[in-house]
Amino acid sequence: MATNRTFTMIKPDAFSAGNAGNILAMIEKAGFRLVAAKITHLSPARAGEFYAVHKERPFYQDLCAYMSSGAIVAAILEKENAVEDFRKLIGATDPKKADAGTVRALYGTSIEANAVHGSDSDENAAIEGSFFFSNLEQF
Ligand code: FUP
Repeated sequence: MATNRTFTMIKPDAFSAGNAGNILAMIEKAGFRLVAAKITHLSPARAGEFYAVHKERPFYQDLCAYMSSGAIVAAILEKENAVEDFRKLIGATDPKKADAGTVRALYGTSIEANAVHGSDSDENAAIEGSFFFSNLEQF
C-alpha cells in the first residue's frame, strides 16, 4: 500500500447508533478518498488477532469482546499525509480528552467505545488494510 493511505474502522457502537454515514461524511469532507470500504463483523478470534499488540494489556479481553459485538465498517483512505491527518481528525483515544469537533469527541462514548480506529503508522496502515482486504492491487 502506498504511504499516503491509512486504515480505519467505524466501531460497533458508532455503527449500531447509526453514525456510520455521518462519520464517513466527515472523513470525505476532510479530504480523504475512500479507496475501499465494507461492512463486516469480526469474530472474537479475529478481533484478538487485529489487536494482538495489546494482548498483555488489562483491557485486551474487553476490547476483543467489544470489537466483535456488532457490525463495523472497515475502510482504506487516501490523502496526502493520511496517517497523521486522520489521527488529528479522530482525536485522542479517550473521547473525553479528544478536541472538540473531532470524530471521537462527537461520536465516542468511552475509551473503549471510541467510535473509530485509525492506524498509527504507514507500516501498520498497510498491515491493517491487508487484514481486511485481500485484493488491494485492484484499488
Ligand atoms: P488508538 O491508537 O488511539 O486507537 O489507541 P490505542 O492503540 O492506545 O488503543 C487501541 C484501542 O484499545 C483503543 F481504541 C481503545 C482500546 N483501549 C481501551 O479499551 N482501554 C484503554 O485504556 C486504552 C485503549
